[in-house]
Amino acid sequence: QFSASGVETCFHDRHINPQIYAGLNGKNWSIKDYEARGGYAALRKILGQDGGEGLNQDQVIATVKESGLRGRGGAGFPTGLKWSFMPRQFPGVKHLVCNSDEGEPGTCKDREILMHNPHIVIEGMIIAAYAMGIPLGYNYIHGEIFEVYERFEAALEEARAAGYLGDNIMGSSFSFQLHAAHGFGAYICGEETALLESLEGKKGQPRFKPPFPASFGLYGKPTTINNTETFAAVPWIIRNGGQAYLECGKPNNGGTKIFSVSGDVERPGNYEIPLGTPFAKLLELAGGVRQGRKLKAVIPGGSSSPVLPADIIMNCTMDYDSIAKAGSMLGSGAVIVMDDTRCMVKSLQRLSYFYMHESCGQCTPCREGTGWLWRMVDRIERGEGKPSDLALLDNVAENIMGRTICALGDAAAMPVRGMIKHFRHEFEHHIEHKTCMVPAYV
Ligand code: L3W
Ligand code: SF4
Repeated sequence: QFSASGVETCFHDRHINPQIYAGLNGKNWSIKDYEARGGYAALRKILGQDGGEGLNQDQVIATVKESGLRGRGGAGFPTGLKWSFMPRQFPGVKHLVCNSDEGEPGTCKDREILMHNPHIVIEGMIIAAYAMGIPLGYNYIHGEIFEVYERFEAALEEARAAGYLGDNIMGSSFSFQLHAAHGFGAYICGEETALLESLEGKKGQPRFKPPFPASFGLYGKPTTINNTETFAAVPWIIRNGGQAYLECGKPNNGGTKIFSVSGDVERPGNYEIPLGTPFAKLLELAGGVRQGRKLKAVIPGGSSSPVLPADIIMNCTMDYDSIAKAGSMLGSGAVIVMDDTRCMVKSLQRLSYFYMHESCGQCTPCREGTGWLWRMVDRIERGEGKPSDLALLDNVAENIMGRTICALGDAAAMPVRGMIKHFRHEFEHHIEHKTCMVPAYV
């Protein structure tokens, strides 16, 4: 079975290929085990230490472009293109940053990669640094997951001792220093420019873009930031070629993606599947809807992506284009499954509270608007809504979108519009009858 990120080694019975985990004795994260399954071979390949000619910077970037790899953190931006933005000659230190500040509700993939396969991220970062001529990198790890930080630190020590990190890597002229940074636990620190501020020791608040980090990043220097899962895909791409990775998915949606399936399924967990796999197949892998109940709706890409009703999602394939065509986003791949006992008003009340709580407060539409959204949904849920509230909710959401510094504003507004678009009748029922129409919640 194909797995670019190597996560099949850690996902126990929940992965599509459980057998690979079985022989690994639970110690599969160490450098010895990683090397035994082909780890660091991609690094040897680019440095010409596998008997081949090696790959130069342009060839590595061209291979990543050919693979069709798109950012796995939420935006799906083409990775090879992002790498090509990095200025080659720069009179100062350029930086490479891994965004492991996983905080999107429903998303739990990056911590699993780091916990069970940290060297694949390290190798991916070393290759990226080589391709862009970057001497210094950081992995910013979410502040609330201490054991993941400690595991990554241990893996870094192993990689340094083995000569894969540091000065003159494997006897070559290429040097790269990589450090782990422990985040501060705020959701907004996962936004790339807030992350940079936080890494600099400041309050984690997003910066205006442009300038993008590629020109003004960490300490004002050119910086490339990719998600953990994105880096984890790179070694496989270098070993097997860009075309091979592309063909694992579908055009414009190359390779595999890890989906964190949660909610009303029999076997919640992380599943790595080729992009373009039908949603129905993913649901089947997760054991189907719990207790054989009826599927009601799915949030397909983390809480920031609009909800899709069952009849729409069942006709989708799990890739950027199909989910976008259906009116939502693949996002970070957090698939939240809701069965017919779920009240959409209650669900939105919880989501809206989250965004209000996590707004950094810099811009008025987000700081004030997220509070307005939550208060309105909350009063509808409590049976105190007014008939005019639905139009007002839509109006507030519309006035947040596109008027804020970072994507959190949109992320708070989009789920509101999605819920009302597809489940308006439930909101109207709450307002008119002052109670829920879903029996389990009455
Ligand atoms: C140079 C240009 N660089 C774009 C770079 C940019 C960034 C990447 C994508 O939001 C989404 C958001 C959440 N020159 C460039 C350029 N770039 N144009 O490309 O940029 P952008 O602005 O499209 O996205 P973003 O601000 O990174 C990310 C959504 O993801 N999301 C949240 C995920 C949360 C996690 C987590 O917890 N781990 O990933 C989920 O759906 O709403 O829409 O690097 O610099 N001209
Ligand atoms: Fe902060 Fe919200 Fe503005 Fe983002 S949109 S900068 S989270 S106030």
